Amino acid sequence: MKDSKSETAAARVAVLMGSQSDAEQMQPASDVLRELGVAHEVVVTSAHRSPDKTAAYAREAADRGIRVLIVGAGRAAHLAGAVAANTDLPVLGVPLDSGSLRGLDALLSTVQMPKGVPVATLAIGSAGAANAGVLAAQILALSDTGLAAKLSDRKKAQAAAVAGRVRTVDVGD
Ligand code: RP5
Repeated sequence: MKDSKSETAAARVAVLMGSQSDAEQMQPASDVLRELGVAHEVVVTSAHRSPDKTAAYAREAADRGIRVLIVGAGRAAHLAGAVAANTDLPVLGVPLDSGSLRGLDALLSTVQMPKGVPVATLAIGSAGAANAGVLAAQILALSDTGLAAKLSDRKKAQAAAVAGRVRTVDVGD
């Protein structure tokens, strides 16, 4: 993932992260959105290293057509909260495993937003990033029947994959 990489169509989802070093863990969010055909953009911006860029991006996102923000950060992980402070769009926070506390620090920082400025918090790391992609698509699908059908098909495919792994065990007499 590169800084400020955009899909061709107007982005409906933004995937933000605090550092280029977060790119690998956040990649599944883009993978899911691409699989579902959701135009999105990827931006590296930091709450503490580039606070003005972060605030401006969050303030302008809705007017640019963004509908959901996925925000990943590690360690003190205040990026999601800083973004949520500057937008009325839903913010999905992904705590990242990038320090000696293996993401527990980021999880607590992301999930413990004070009352009034919510950040919906996903699982730590790449699983959380993937689920954030699905959740963002589910939010868009509330007013997009084509996307809702794709999500439904995806869930059926997952169920079929699990069913395919069922095996019968003969316990004998
Ligand atoms: C956080 O600090 C970033 O989200 C990243 O997870 C972590 C380390 O960043 P770098 O020092 O690798 O740029 O702000």
